[in-house]
Amino acid sequence: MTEEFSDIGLIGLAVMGQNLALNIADHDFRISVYNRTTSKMEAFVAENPDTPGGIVGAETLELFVQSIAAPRKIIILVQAGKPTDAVIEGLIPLLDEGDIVIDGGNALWTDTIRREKELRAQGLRFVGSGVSGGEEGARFGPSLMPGGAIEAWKEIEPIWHAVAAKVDAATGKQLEGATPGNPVEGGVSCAAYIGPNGAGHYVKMIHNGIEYGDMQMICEVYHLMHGLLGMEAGEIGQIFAKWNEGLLDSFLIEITADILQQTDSATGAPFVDIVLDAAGQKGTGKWTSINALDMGICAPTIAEAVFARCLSAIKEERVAASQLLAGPSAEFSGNKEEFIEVLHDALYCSKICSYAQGFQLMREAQKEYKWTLDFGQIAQIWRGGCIIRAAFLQKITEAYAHNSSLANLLLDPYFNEAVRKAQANWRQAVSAAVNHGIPTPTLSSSLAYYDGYRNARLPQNLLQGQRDYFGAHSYERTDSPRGEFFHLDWPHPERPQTAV
Ligand code: NBP
Repeated sequence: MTEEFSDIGLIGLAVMGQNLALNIADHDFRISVYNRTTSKMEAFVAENPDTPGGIVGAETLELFVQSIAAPRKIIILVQAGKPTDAVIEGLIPLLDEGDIVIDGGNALWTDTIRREKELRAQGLRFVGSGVSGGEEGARFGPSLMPGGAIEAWKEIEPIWHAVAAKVDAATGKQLEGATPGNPVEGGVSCAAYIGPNGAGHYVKMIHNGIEYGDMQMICEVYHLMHGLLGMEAGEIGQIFAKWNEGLLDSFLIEITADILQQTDSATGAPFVDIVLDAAGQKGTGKWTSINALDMGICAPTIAEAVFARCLSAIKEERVAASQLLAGPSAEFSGNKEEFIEVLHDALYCSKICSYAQGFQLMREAQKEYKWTLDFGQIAQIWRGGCIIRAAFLQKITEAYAHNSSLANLLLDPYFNEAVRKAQANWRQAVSAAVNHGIPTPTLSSSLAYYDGYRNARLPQNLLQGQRDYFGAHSYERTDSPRGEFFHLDWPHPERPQTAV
């Protein structure tokens, strides 16, 4: 009797797994759950006896697999890397041809490509689905980025659309208000098929890289407001709350406003003032930056955001260096209100550059892996559920709707005009930071990216000369076709002569 079988199964009942399982059950799907440590599964099932779809706990993998309707759909939400491989290995002998294994963890996309190939060879289907939005997203609507065989996507599509975040079709704003047992109805789902094999996890990684950039540039603006303008956390929080009503309207600006206005219950001090300035990271920003270097694509904003976390982490070394290394004083003499506007524009322009870099990475990756990515659609499914959700993404969707082969977001008329208008302020913010010794690696590197991209001639003519001089690496000439290389017979460096 088919009604005794579950519609889907889920392995891994930590934060993400529990919340996604509840979300799926809220949408009337019956779900089987399994966890390596059985007691966690038992507690979870006992705590959630009355979901609309029903949650069925299984003590063994065998019972778990047997409880799911064919073709089986099994989500894995365990720690990425070896644990995911271990779970897949345990599952394979228990599955039947055509069953679908879905990795919802933060897998490295090359692992997903490997796993998809291995499972396909055994008659199984594998989907690597990015899941963004953390605990809250998983519970009430994440942004979902599935990659794999299109036929596998067709099987899971109804569940993915049901559980994903929903946005208003006209405004692109996320529909809020879901509560346990009462998901939001209507709206456009933030789930879409991304492409074959590792495409979904690749796009999720870029999402995280962009998230790193967004977070760091917000922190730099906070640093300038606090360190240069002398503003206290609460007052800065109010500015962010105001900014959240305009162009910068986004989840990260919204939570920044909340965090800055939070007080520490133990001391009564602003919460951020008692938090140690040493950042952690889990690796997706690093993966994005390594991939940018591997593909030779310029993504300095994301890389600088990773480096900023690295520098923050060596707290004790910085404290010692602060006693020894000199710099300018951070004394501000201008108009505070005007400078806050300057910072707003610097943040907006840097954000545009950071997203431009993320989309350039995806453009290059699709060539490398023979994917056909729909950039407008990717921006669309990031409008709700995920950490980088923002009103701004609607403009990116529109930019790709106008021109699907746009080379760089900066070339879209809307973004071109936005940066044209705001760049004087952007430059002023970066100058002030430099002059007063406040580090702004993402604001500054975004500006350098913009200036580099808009310069028809860069000084790499000299660099090519240097490479040819010491390594005979050859150079192209401005008066010859691209791809034609020349070498000058330089004098031996140890026997200086006049160059010919
Ligand atoms: P964790 O990444 O902390 O993983 C814990 C889960 O993995 C537990 O269920 C644990 O079982 C299981 N597990 C481990 Br560890 N090794 C295992 C093994 N060898 N065999 C079977 N199970 C094993 O959980 P999470 O924070 O919920 O994240 C799940 C996935 O979602 C990760 O890939 C993560 O990167 C991704 N993700 C997380 C977030 C977030 O905000 N946390 C957001 C987006 C994506 P046990 O109970 O028996 O130890």
